[in-house]
Amino acid sequence: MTATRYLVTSALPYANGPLHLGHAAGAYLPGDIFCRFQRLRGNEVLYICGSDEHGAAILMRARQEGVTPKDVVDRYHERIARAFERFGMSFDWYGRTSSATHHETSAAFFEKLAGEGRFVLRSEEQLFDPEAKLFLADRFVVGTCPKCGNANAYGDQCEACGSSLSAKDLIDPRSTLTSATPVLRETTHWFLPLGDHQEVLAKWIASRVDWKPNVLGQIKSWMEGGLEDRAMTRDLPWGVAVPKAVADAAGVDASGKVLYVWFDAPIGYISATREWSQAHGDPDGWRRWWQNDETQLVHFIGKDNIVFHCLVFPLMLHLHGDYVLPRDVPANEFLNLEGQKFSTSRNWAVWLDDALDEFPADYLRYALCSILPESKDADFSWRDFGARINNELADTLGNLVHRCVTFCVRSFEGRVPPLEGPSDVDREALDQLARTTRAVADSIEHYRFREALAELMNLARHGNKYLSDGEPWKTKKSDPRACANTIHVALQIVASLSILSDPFLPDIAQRLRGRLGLGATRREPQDAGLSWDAAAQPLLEVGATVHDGEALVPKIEDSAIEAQLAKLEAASRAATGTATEAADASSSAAAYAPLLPTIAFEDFAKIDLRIGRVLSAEKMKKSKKLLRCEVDLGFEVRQILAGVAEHLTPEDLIGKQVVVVANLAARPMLGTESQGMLLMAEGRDGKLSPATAAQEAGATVR
Ligand code: B3M
Ligand code: ZN
Repeated sequence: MTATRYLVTSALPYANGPLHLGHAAGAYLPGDIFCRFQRLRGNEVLYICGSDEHGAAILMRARQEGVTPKDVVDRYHERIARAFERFGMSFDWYGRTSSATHHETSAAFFEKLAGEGRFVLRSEEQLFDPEAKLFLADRFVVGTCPKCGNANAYGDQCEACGSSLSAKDLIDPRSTLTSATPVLRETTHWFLPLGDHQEVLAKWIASRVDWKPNVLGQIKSWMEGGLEDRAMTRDLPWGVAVPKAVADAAGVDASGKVLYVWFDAPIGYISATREWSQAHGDPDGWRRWWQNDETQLVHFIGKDNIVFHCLVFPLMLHLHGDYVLPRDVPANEFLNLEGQKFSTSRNWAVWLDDALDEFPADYLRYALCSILPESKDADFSWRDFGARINNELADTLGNLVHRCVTFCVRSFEGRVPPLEGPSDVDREALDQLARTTRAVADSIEHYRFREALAELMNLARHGNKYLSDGEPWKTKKSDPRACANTIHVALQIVASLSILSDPFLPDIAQRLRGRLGLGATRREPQDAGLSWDAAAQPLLEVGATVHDGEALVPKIEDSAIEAQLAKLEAASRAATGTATEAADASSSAAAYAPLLPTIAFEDFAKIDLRIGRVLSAEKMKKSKKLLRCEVDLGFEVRQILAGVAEHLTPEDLIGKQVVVVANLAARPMLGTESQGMLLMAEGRDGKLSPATAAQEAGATVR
């Protein structure tokens, strides 16, 4: 296999605020998993990111705080870069668009396009703040939305009805800087005539058949609306200055004019690559990545950046002519927080660095990866986070490692026992390694990171089952060879997991490799001569030493989760001056089921609800939906067929308390009988859990 060359970028975060978990789940964690995986595969990877330090929002923030824009970006650049590092982001270079290299690169890019007549110069009337003596970017203006009447719509968008607006359309506009009523003034700008290139773009997009449907869908709707000219310059005292030569040639006074932030920011990927190559003593090295058709350029972004990465920037690259175009733009949808949108103004957010103060990066990476908003918006909740870490990561992966390593230490002096005359079950378990390695790779290649993580956790789950079924604590006496085989195979599963989990959980994976003697001190497995494909076969030599240690995945206390919830509520109350209802329906992620018509008390009183304990549960043959459960009601044991098999495994129910409709007439089903009904809570995401364990306020019990 010849190595593929991947040039990977994650969106440059605006340096005007800290990162929150929604950012992490959008453009960063997926990009990092992808890069770590491709490096392990032996591909060439260059992973680029940096701070986006221009734009009206930064200037606005600086004015509000009474500091300079530079103060703002210096502060947040540091904070963001540090949070990324702690989160385990494996960027090869993290730049910033205020750098000299960036100013030079983006100005030269602009100059080339201007020189070749790619822009249209146009004068227009724009809103001007007579007190601040500034032209107002749409974001700087608030007023009443002409579409829905919201009195606090932004000039570019109304957050109440979602309409895109132009500041000039607002009723009673006011400047956010001074509250002055803006006046119209004429100004001249350079426009990129996207509409002139619609055909070229449409043809190019049509060739991107394997892009994610959510991305193609959004592009198509932009295209259907007809692409309009977009101004690529702004009147702002902060940004990359419009090159004087360009302004002079056009006979325009360029003072106070800068490149539009969305013109210069994506060029930031190029300038950061230049800085990377300068730092490596190879000033022209960046060309090998950007000016080479072999390069697979992949942009990881959130869905609000799709138009710029899929239409505007590709067109800029195409018109410039020297650069490779993106191979893929696997944009994610949005992450919500406890059922509501992340909001900086309402302080409804979990800041990445705060979360990293409380929990290991890998816990956040695990929980976020399992809910990535890959095809639709998703929701992060602290209780779900705790449950995922404790019930999945600790109980499945942590437990498997603990069980077989301790057994090996106690019974085989910590040396990997031999495999002699393996049974079919042993062989089947080892075959699973190649299958899982392939499946995880395939999912990552297709940007299905949730699925990839689920695949590798399934291997851990199988490992636990294999170990339980093998009963080595019994065979140790009765059949020592079988016992050795079981531990040998279980350890091989763990060894493969120490590679497969690396892109997702780099720290846990490294510590795990340490216990298995697989190049512990190296940061990345490939540094220790390990590759992705190594996970497909047994990795550990017979007789190699393994070590016990503290729990690989210590559990999270419930109190730590409750503390996070309280902190979130308190911060949000302080910001808004009101209590935040987690059930604030107007901004919640998905709709709650509508209430059924009111019933009389007498009707309710007819239902006899009892608490039961699930003694056993098993899948029913011939049914995808039903689990057959035996439920202890205290005074008797019932057989209940519950239609939950698509959501819950038997293990999810066994030993749990459930609410039972105890006086429901028995119903014949699949040749047997269901003697009651288990009440389940259905969340807005459609997931079921026993009503007694429901975590979402407003879940429907049925
Ligand atoms: N700074 C927007 C954002 O952070 C913007 C991305 C630039 S990528 C070139 O969502
Ligand atoms: Zn509106």
